[in-house]
Amino acid sequence: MTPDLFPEQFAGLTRLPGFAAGTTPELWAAVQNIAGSAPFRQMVTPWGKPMSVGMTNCGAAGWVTDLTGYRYTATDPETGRAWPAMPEIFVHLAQEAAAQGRFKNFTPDACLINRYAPGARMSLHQDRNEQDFTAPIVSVSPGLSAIFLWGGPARTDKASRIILESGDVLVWGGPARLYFHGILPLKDGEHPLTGRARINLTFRKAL
Ligand code: MD6
Ligand code: FE
Repeated sequence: MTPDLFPEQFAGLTRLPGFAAGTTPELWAAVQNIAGSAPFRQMVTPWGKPMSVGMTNCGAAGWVTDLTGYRYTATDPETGRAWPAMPEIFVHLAQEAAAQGRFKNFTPDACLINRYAPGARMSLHQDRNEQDFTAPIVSVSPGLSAIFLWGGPARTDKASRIILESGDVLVWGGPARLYFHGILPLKDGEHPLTGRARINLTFRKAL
């Protein structure tokens, strides 16, 4: 992949517009394969509210939420089986993107896969259930575009809006690792690859 795809950086966030655009069909096929053994489900928050986003995972660890809290698990609580292995193309993409964001030697062990139907949203949150905050997070979003909210270290910090389109990649770490962020309710639409859905893959080093 070429190093000059207009990277933009601010406060620990690197945007790589279109970085994965050529790979989205393979990513989508892999997501469907994973969802065949670990189906998307609407997990419940610790406050008892079902999330609007459907979630599944691949890799050694998967992020889950239920009434007891947020955590990483080695097995899928729905099936009792290990999460599906992380496909090689996922690992490769995450490593290449991390290097573009100046994070060398990033090896993800967890990939959270989010599926947004029209109207689904992700309220402002921090990603803080991982062991190692020195590792970045790499995020890739095939399918319908969405508006990403990029806040600051406090929940009340004013958030800016970033449009994320299919194949765009974010690399995020360093001083911004614990910044608040979210996704506005997904606008309805039809995407040639994913239909009425946006997929988001976030690669982390959780263990
Ligand atoms: C999403 N993403 O894009 C939600 N978190 O659907 C996240 O919550 C996220 O994209 C940490 C790093 C990158 C992300
Ligand atoms: Fe997040």
